[in-house]
Amino acid sequence: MSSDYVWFEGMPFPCMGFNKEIIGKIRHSFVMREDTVVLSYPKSGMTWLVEIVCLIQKKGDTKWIQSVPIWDRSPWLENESGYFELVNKEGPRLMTSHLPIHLFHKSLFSSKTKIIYIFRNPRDILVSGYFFWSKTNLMKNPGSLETYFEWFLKGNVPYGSWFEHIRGWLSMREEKNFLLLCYDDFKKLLPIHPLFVVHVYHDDGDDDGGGGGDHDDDTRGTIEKICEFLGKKLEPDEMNLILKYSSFQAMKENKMSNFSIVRKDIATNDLQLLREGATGDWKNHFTVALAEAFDKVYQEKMAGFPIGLFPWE
Ligand code: PPS
Repeated sequence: MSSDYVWFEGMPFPCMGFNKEIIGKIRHSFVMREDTVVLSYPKSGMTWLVEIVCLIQKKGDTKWIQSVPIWDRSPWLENESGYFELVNKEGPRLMTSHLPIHLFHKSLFSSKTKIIYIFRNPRDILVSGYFFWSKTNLMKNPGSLETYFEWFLKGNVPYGSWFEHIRGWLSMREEKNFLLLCYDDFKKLLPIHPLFVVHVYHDDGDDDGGGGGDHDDDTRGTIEKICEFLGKKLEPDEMNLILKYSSFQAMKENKMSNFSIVRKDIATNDLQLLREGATGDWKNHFTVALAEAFDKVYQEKMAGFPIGLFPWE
């Protein structure tokens, strides 16, 4: 295993901006309150979800999302600066985390914290992660997709095994303070309705209507679910603003959300958080051999989940 990580109890974390004392404090003393936590394994669409939650809080007003970096609006709990911001904050907090369930303080399970967990086809997560991490100094550069693929299946990537992450968090899926969302459902096409057409046309060339977000994907239905969960109500014009400003294209252009202002020692200039924004992009990158190798591990590790839970199966 690479030593180019920060390790905490056998779990690899990015090697900049993290330290094991803080992760230990989160686990042992960071008391959860009436907070909202947006959670995912990395590259599952968490930034999209945070943008939507911020827009819901402001009823579609874009001032906040266009003037404050996303990591200040919803601090990243296990990151050094995020932790200090959150630990000193009073009242209900909005926060972001990629932590596995067992690294949260036990108060999470007795508090009124609302948890929104987003998951995504792990093959797309793998491809997204390869392109993302390779353009950062947050982990050792894998050099090729094949090498990253091997690391991913072994859990030797930031936050460890996707399979363990999802199994851990999905154990909460029947809890009333837990909302489970799927990136791939967000991206399902609805019939185009003139009200939902978002500004610029951008043809991403794939067949899911994703990426460019000129069509309204099934984001509306998902936003309604999030509002219900958070106890918020939107007027139709507020909903349309949220659809517009959380679209792939709008977020790609919003420097407060697209990671273009991350510290230059962390990322290269061509890092693109909003890269494809599609489902099924893995088919453009996996060879037949990689796809078969992935399926084999997937079948073994995902045994026991109910049929129909994962839309890509
Ligand atoms: S991170 O760095 O772990 O927090 O990344 P995360 O935000 O979880 O995931 C990044 C992927 O989400 C896609 N994304 C979107 N897709 C569609 N619409 C919108 N608005 C959107 N915002 C982010 C982003 O493009 C990354 O996926 P890939 O496949 O790399 O494009």
